[in-house]
Amino acid sequence: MKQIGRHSIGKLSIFWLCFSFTWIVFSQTKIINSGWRYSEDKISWKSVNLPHTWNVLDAFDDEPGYRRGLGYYQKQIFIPSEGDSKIHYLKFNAVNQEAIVYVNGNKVGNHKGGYTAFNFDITEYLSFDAYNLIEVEVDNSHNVDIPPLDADFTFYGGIYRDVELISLEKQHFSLDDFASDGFYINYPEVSNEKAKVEVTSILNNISSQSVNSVLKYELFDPQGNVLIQYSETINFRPNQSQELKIELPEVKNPQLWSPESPWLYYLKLELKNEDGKTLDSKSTNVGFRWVSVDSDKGFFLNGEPIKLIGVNRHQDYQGYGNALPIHLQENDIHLIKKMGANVIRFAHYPHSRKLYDLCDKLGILVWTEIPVINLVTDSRAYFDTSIAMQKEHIKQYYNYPSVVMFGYMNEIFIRLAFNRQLTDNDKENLKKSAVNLAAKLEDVTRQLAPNHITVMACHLNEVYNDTGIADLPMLLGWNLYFGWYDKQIEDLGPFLDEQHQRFPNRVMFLSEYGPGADVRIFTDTPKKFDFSTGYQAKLHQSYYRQIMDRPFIAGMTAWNFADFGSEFRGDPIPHVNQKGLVQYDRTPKEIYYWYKAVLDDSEPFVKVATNHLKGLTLFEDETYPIQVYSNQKEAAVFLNDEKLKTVQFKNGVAKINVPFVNGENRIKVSNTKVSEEKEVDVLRIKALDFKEFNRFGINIGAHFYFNDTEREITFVADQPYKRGQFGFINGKPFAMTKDKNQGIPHNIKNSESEPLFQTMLEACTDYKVDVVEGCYEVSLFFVEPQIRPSENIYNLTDTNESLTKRERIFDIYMNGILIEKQFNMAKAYIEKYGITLSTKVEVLGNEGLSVSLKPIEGQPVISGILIEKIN
Ligand code: GCB
Repeated sequence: MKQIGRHSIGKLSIFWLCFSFTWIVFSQTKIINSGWRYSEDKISWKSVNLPHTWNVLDAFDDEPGYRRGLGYYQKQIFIPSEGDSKIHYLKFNAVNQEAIVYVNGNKVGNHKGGYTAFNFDITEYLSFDAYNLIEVEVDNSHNVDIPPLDADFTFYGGIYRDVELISLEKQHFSLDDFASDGFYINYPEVSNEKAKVEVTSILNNISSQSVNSVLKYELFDPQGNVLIQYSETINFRPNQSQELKIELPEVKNPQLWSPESPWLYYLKLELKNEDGKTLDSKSTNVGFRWVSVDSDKGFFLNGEPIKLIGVNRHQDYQGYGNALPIHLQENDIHLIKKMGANVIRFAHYPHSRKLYDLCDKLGILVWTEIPVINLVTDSRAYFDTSIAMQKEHIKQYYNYPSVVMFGYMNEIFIRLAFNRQLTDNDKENLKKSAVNLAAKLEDVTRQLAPNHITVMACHLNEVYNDTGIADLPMLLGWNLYFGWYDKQIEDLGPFLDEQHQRFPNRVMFLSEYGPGADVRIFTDTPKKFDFSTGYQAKLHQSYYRQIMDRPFIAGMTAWNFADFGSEFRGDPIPHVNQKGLVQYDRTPKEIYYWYKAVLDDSEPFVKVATNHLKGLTLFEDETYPIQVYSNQKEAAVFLNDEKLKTVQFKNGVAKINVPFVNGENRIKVSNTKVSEEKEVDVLRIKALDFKEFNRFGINIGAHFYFNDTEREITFVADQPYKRGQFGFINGKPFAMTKDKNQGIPHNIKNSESEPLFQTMLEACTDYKVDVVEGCYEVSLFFVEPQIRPSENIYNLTDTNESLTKRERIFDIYMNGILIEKQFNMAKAYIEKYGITLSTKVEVLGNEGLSVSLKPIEGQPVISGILIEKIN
């Protein structure tokens, strides 16, 4: 920030504080998050603080599903006797997803929709100088009238944002306009030379008297100096609500708001009575900026083209679900800014308003949307809820200068495309109702937010073009997963070119893209859908180039900033969507640093991307490729103080094959401006002699290493048998689909080592590991990959078909000794159970260890092997 002017109070933080102080004196807002009671049956109660959700554990356990139903909250609040001259509101900043609120046993209202704020005037139900009972009945059951009906994220139930008790004087800014702040800022004119601010206020007089008041406007410049002061007299009639629109005197040579210099002005509004006493007060950030879009040149901010590059974000965090403290959420926004992003898509619903305020301050453009996603219900009630939700959304988030895009739909035809049970007629009807609702939401959005860009996101399907829905928004977002769910990474660009040619007037944006990645999985041969960090790097790096090469694409937002809860998913961490650039606990994955290298040029930066190489095991003279990320042109790479080479960075990355030595390795990358050093522990093996190690594990059927934190060992990638090493004699990797390399996309019960179990060899009858003579404890890992309905193996009287069904039966031998006869996972274990069979084996001479799986019925499968030297 520039120097603070003569009239300013001091540092900006002090400046804000003083405002909140005056504000508290007159209309009072109390955050009432502590001391609630919560119950699921109204019999047993426990005390909780807000934010709270009841799904923080069950959305991540081995049982399918999570509790979607009712939760009850209670709290006592004391209202002093002075309160009887005031108007009291209860404001809920978000409750998922339906709430009914009672005060002292009286129903005061209900609200549908889990992501926007709502409030109720509770004055008439209160007792003064007494405790008052607030009760909230919350329901997160599936409800056909409330979006989202279906989506790839967990719908945690509960009161998960702040609850406020707001006590107002009888004359105040309205809280009744869809729970907005009761005033809206517009910019009738903004340029480098001048800017105008127009303020529309909705003011209430809740008294039976005519009253004269004054509304005072004060605009402060970014340095905290008062720039404009203006007052308007208001003659309230009894019980009147009135709208007052004022254009403030123009600001000369405004400092424009942008990601590089997010200059924020500040507007304070004070409603005063005739004696000058403040009755109510509001404030907002003011940012002078204007935006436009162009189908050939993309996005423009303040008349200049800007390529928007950033992330999507979900409000979800390991160990908290959606009920996460605000400081963790704000930390996300700081991390996103530090990465160099200039845009956030708050997906798929409005997030906490405090984050939008932070985007104003940090200079991050915002796409915000409501959760009309995957599917619509063709009913009046669903349409009404969606439209009301969009009104709340726009009115509550309107004043943030960072908000430039308002959206209302995501992949609305995805269920339609994948539901084979629907008749053609059903499909046509569903298409019509989605288009119909989209047209209504587009209208509402343009009407309420005429200076914003309207947006929608669609998935890879012609239906969006065919139905014309893609032509409704001002900017069309494509969620494209080439190289993950669809086709190959390089297919992105040609697809966009073809769309651009066919629809030359359409403005396009890549609203989602990205592969899943688990930091425990690494490989030097990354493949589609293997969840390796290497594949994540490959896809993001290529997508970035393909988008940068196409000026007609307005921008791109990676899916997703962080891993997030999605209960039904079977990613390597089940119940979590692992497409994050950072992990669920916000530890950055290496790709985060690559983005920083290409996006942030604020200071010299270099990162050696070797965090994931835990337990790297190499045979003989193998080298291993690593990546280094930097915003520099070139740097020298050293291994254990010896220079390997000088590398040039292209697209932010340099790739080096490193001849790691056995044990500790130091890699240093440096130039005159910046330097980084990393340690990598490597096990270099000549023979399986267990001299420098005593455990050896193989991730059978997988081309990747898996660092297993449960067993504290890294399982090496599988290979065809190599003499003196290990490998399969026959068999092939089991895959649910041809080009996906995860094996089975399912939660493995009884284990946290999904990447060990999910991948496996099928039809492998012989496997060899050339260990030297000795005694070993050998564990074999298995799971039945075929997906069938759950069955209760203890229900012996039930002879239904599923119980007798078996996918495969085989005998297991180790060095010729029978270990397990008639191994039948379908019969003996529950569905998708991670099975470990351990046994002691004595290996003689140079016979090595051999595992034989002799099929009796079907084809045998095996997921892994762990060999531990005894003594
Ligand atoms: C999408 C959805 C998003 C999902 C994502 C995924 O296209 O919009 O909600 O989470 O794909 O990971 O599959």
